Amino acid sequence: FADHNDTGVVTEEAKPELKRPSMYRVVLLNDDYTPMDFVIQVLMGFFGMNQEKATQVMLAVHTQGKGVCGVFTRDVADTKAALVNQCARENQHPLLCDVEQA
Ligand code: NFA
Repeated sequence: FADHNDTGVVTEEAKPELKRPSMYRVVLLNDDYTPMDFVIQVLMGFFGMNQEKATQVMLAVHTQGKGVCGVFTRDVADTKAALVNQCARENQHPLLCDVEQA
């Protein structure tokens, strides 16, 4: 940017970074085997939900096939989905977590 303050001196400034980051939905997919209580614990533990909210989201996934756990920047969404999938695998549940652009 050149000479905004009329000093006659043209100074170089860093361009301000104004773009908002793209946002991504972390979604949980229904399956026939993962216990409802495990899903509730996942939603409370990885997404900061209280028991009532976690139960609502779990039931939405159960009845509608999938549901949104939260909306995050790319790195946070990818990390949360990977942590949920790892936790499900470690506990031998088929629960799947996915990321989609919001
Ligand atoms: N459908 C699973 C059951 O009946 C519960 C579940 C809910 C699984 C949400 C995955 C996600 N035990």
